[in-house]
Amino acid sequence: MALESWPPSATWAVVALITLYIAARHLSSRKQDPREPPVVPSTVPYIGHLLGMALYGGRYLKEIGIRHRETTPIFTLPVPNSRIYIVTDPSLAAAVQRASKVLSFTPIIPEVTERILGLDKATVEIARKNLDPAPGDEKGFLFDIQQMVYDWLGPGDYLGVLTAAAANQLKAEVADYIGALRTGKVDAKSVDLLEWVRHCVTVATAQYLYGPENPIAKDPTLEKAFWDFDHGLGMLLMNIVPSITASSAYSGRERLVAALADYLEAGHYKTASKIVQERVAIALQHGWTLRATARSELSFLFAGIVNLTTSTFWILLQVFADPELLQTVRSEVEAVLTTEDDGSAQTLALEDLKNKCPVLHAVYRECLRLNSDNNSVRVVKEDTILSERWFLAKDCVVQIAGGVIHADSSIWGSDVDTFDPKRFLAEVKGKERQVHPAAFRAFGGGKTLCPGRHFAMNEILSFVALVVLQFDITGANGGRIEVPRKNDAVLPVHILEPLVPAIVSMRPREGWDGGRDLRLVLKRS
Ligand code: HEM
Ligand SMILES: *[C@@H]1O[C@H](CO)[C@@H](O)[C@H](O)[C@H]1NC(C)=O
Ligand SMILES: CC(=O)N[C@H]1CO[C@H](CO)[C@@H](O)[C@@H]1O
Repeated sequence: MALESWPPSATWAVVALITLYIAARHLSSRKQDPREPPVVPSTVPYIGHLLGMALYGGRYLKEIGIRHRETTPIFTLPVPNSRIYIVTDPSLAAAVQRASKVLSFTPIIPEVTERILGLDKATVEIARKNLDPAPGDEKGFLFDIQQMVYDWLGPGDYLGVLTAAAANQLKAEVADYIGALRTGKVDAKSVDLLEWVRHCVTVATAQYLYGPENPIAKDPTLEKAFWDFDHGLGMLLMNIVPSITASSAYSGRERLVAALADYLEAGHYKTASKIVQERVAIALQHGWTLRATARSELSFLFAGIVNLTTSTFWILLQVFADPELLQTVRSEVEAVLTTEDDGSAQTLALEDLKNKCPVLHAVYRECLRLNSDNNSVRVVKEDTILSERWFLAKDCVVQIAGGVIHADSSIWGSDVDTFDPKRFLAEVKGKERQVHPAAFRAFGGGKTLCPGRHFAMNEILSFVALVVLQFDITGANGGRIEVPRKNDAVLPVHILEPLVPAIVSMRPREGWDGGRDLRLVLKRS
């Protein structure tokens, strides 16, 4: 009997594959420890979850999370040689944040920055040193710089100084644009609102952080280079021959780095903001070259621009899309506007925007809730039992699923998917059930809480106030504004962008006296 006649080889292959599949699925979904969180197997064994994330972006994890959050506050995704533990419950998220000694973000920083910023090996070696120093240990570069940035951007005098600088820079951008509209230099019947906000924020941020000699002021084509870099971040992170697979992000980054390096070497940082001067001083103390420091400064410029831009965009769009909301927000802002005795100027105190404009504030929070899907990531440094119950294995990864928590109807109510700033107003008045403090995740939490959060809020509220006071914005051709859906099929590295551009028409606001100066101050005197 010829061997190949029976059983037919095709059938054999199928049987072998199915057996292998079942075995692999079984093996890969086995718990390593009985206390390990429930395992969610993938359809394709081993690589299925990675494949899902690569194909469907953040939406993949988010959908799995939403499916399982009612049965378990944490679950395990098996991936090749490792596990990803996904936390979908705010109080367990808070437990992860508290366990910062064993569940730490810092081990990831050097590798992530090496990939995203293209740091050379020698600099990465410096960055790896003394990441989590014990008291009395020598402090590493990352430790020193984080400590300084958290300090300086925390509540205090410097926060006020930087806020005023940023707000006045944005005011100048807005004034330029209104000037161009009035003289007919630009026609604003169909403006891509996100592009417009991007331009204002990019130019203003480069200016208030890096001073008049900043590279973007010297070479405006670097503005596009910046956004090319931003949009290729996911591919740069994968790091597979980035000069080819992420070519425009790569060349955008390298152009910016070269310009920043020239700026630093020319000593222009001495005319920069105090916080940038201090960052450069710390890098030099730790033996960084100025050319390597340019890469670290690109990351700071990035942190100051990207999320601020996209959140401001959503806030403006939502406010102008709803005439009633627009009216409420305008009257809140106008109520804190004071006119000088001689009528020559009006003054807006930035502190009042924060404390006396509850609806504006609620819109800000709601836009961040709806559009931040990013996860907080931690590495398990040793085998750990979390909350006396869940076993987490060494070298695996824990992610707090921000997108899942922000879309949890048991936290936010049954209308969780719709834009409704009132849910935050109710919270202020104490009417609604209290939301767990770790449930609002736009700024991360625990050790990776954004150091720029106070500053970002100040800057966003002042930018929105400037636009609301001085512009009328409608849909293209004067129609209603349609709010596009967010694009959640990408790996979320920042606040999500719209799926399609929001095209609007912008005019100087009718009835607003543009002849008077609008002064921005911190506090009312
Ligand atoms: C709406 C605006 C913003 C949001 C939603 C936001 C959110 C975040 C989050 C979630 C992180 C933690 C990242 C992680 O876990 O890896 C972070 C880090 C950071 N943010 Fe923000 N951010 C915003 C604006 C800003 C601004 C305006 C600045 C200021 C200049 C800033 C400075 C930073 C810095 C320096 C870090 C890195 C901290 C570190 O070294 O660990 N952010 N931001
Ligand atoms: C931007 O915001 C997202 C979502 O909240 C966050 O995960 C990310 O780390 C932030 N990025 C920066 C550079 O601040
Ligand atoms: C899960 C995920 O996409 N996390 C990302 C959140 O954002 C930071 C950068 O801001 C990335 O490094 C993470 O990978």
